[in-house]
Amino acid sequence: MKSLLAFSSLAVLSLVKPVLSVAVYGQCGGINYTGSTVCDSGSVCTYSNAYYSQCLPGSATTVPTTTTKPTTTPGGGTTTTTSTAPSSSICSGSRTKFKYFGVNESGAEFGQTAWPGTLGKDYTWPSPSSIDYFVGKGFNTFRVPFLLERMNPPATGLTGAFNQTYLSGLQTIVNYITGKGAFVLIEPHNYMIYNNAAITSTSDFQTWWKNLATVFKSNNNVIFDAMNEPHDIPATTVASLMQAAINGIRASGATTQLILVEGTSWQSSGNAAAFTSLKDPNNNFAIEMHQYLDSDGSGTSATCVSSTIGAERLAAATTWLQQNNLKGVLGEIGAGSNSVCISAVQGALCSMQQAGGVWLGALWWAAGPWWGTYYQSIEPPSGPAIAQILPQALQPFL
Ligand SMILES: *[C@@H]1O[C@H](CO)[C@@H](O)[C@H](O)[C@H]1NC(C)=O
Ligand SMILES: *[C@@H]1O[C@H](CO)[C@@H](O)[C@H](O)[C@H]1NC(C)=O
Ligand SMILES: CC(=O)N[C@H]1CO[C@H](CO)[C@@H](O)[C@@H]1O
Repeated sequence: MKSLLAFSSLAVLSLVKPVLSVAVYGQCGGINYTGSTVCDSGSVCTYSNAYYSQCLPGSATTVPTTTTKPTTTPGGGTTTTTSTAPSSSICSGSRTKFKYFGVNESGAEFGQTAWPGTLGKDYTWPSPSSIDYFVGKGFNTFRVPFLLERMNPPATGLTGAFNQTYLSGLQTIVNYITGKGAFVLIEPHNYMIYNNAAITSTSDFQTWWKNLATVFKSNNNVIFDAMNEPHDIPATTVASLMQAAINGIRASGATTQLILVEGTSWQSSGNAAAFTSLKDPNNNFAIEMHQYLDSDGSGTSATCVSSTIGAERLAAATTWLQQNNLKGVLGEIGAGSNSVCISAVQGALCSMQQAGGVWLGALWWAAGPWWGTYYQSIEPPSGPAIAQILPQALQPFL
């Protein structure tokens, strides 16, 4: 959160001169888009989100949310009824299970402008009981956001010493999670902004990651999530900063762990091109993306656009990963607890598992002790997403 607000930069990146028809994979629609909405023959303009539609080969795919199954009637005959798919048949055909599947564990990044803030008042660490709950259900991955200004007080800057109190809070929850055999994504929830200014120095960012990765380099279940949702900086700058993060992490001696990089607006050609040039000496990184299913993709409305919006919004990303031989992780997905949204989440996760293994995992946004009645809260025992989303939309994909 706030997810695809990052797309505001898309408007800058995607100024297209008027053409009669758009080539395959080109943009063909979206807020403030002024170019042609007609795709070259053999491709179809496919809605991805409010900010972006893309010409994709063939015709748009949709994921069935109902299944036809024969039932035996009391009279002995067999009739065919169409019903909502049971868990076992939500997703047909061959699937690749997620290597990483779990939830965001929010809290340490709360109170985003309170530096350093007070533990228990402005921010909190995730609850061990919440970790136990999800591990007990078979989930294996947690994403733990934290705030850079608390880790590195502005007075001494990004390359200065860590605040040992805050760092030790992170270490405690990381050790708890990995002690259960689960994976943990550690994630600066800073949108590539530190102390009210955009992070632009690749050298500082590389040093920062080298310093942090040094702390966790011997824990193989730690996943380094380079930065949450950079926005309003050019794709090439973001890609350079992500490359710096990879270099810093590997230079620390953390050579086995997965690294996740996030783009501003991966769907723009500039960003896609910038990100396909990333290099990891240990060849173990993936592109993290976020997707909400409400009308503006922000995760602030419990109403989903349609029961197929999840698969539709991910289609272009899946194609892009496949074509570029890259892996993806859906670091945030969320929607309301209603039948349209549940189908939409099922469709999204199904399309990911049917994509031949390019999607390594997915994480619900979010668990965490302080969400209260936020409709996407999956904090046990009674977060609003526990009753329906968990059993109907997430557990079938374990
Ligand atoms: C669309 O254009 C208007 C007017 O220039 C601007 O205020 C708005 O922020 C733009 N929206 C996006 C998503 O770029
Ligand atoms: C370090 O973090 C602790 C806990 O949040 C806080 O009480 C303390 O003031 C911080 N120190 C600095 C220098 O920011
Ligand atoms: C809608 C909502 O609750 N958004 C919150 C998501 O989490 C960030 C911090 O992680 C908050 O700043 C947002 O308000």
